[in-house]
Amino acid sequence: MTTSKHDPVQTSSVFVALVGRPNVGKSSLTNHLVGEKVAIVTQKPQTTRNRIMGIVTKGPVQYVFMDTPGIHKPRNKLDARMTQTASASLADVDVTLMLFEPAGPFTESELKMVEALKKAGPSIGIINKVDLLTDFATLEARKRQIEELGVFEKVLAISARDGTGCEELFPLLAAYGSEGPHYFDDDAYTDLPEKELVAELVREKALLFLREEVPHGIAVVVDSFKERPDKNLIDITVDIVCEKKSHKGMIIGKGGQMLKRIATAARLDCEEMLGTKVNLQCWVKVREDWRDNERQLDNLGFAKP
Ligand SMILES: Nc1nc2c(ncn2[C@@H]2O[C@H](COP(=O)(O)OP(=O)(O)OP(=O)(O)O)[C@@H](O)[C@H]2O)c(=O)[nH]1
Ligand SMILES: [Mg+2]
Repeated sequence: MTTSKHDPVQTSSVFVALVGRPNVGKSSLTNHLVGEKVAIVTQKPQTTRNRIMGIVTKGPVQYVFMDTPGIHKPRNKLDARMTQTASASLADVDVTLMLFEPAGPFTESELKMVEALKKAGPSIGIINKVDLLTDFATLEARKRQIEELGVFEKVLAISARDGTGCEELFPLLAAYGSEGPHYFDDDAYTDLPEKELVAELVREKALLFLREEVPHGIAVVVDSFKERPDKNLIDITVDIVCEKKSHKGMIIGKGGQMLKRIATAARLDCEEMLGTKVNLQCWVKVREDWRDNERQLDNLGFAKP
């Protein structure tokens, strides 16, 4: 077949999974690469619960990043679904980035993931948070340790926080793509509907402000989302679901202070994301031990193993 100068540029797509232990920086890296906040980030492990796509199109190449829940030993049915979600992602992508902390021993779950990668497609080892390292020798030793796992085509060092080494990932990843039309609009940045993004932002604030075991037992669902076009305003009602009556009191706080703090911070983020004024109402509901209840997990929209 001959091509003329009028032929469109050949487009391609590359699907990339980001996996790794909780808190290693998968969502931070996804956001950095996409240039938008598609996934919430907190200093607490097990922030991400579902697979979230971050999409970025650079010229002819569309990159689809799949941020996944951190892999850890399941302690309840929700954990089991989260771990499954991460493992299942390996099958759907062209290449996997497995993120590692810059120091410390590998966890049992990390080593299991490495075994799973041996049976999956190509993968690249990523040492994240190199901004925390001060000497080159430590980094080199870490690189060797990860290379010795014997599965990664390359091992690279980055910082999702300050951007070190991140831009360089694009040409590297493009090489794993395949030619064809883009799967998403070129200006799309996530597959997550606005409603879900709102729910995640509320959960992020709950994770940030609440202490101990309470925040991990929280799920957020948007109950209603109505635009008032004439007023440039969106009315949103969300339910903050918790698993114990005693937690409800802590989420509401003295005189409603805590709930107000969560709602105000979430509203500001929602307004920035949606580009309109938002009227956000938050209600707290108890669903006893929902994290261990398959039906509740289905109702709350968690992917089934
Ligand atoms: N110093 C430093 N901190 C980072 C870096 N990347 C992420 N962090 C921090 O690490 C914490 C966890 O980041 P996340 O992006 O939420 O981690 P995650 O892997 O998505 O975590 P889960 O969703 O719980 O599995 C946050 O406090 C981030 O600010 C980095 O490059 N350097
Ligand atoms: Mg995450």
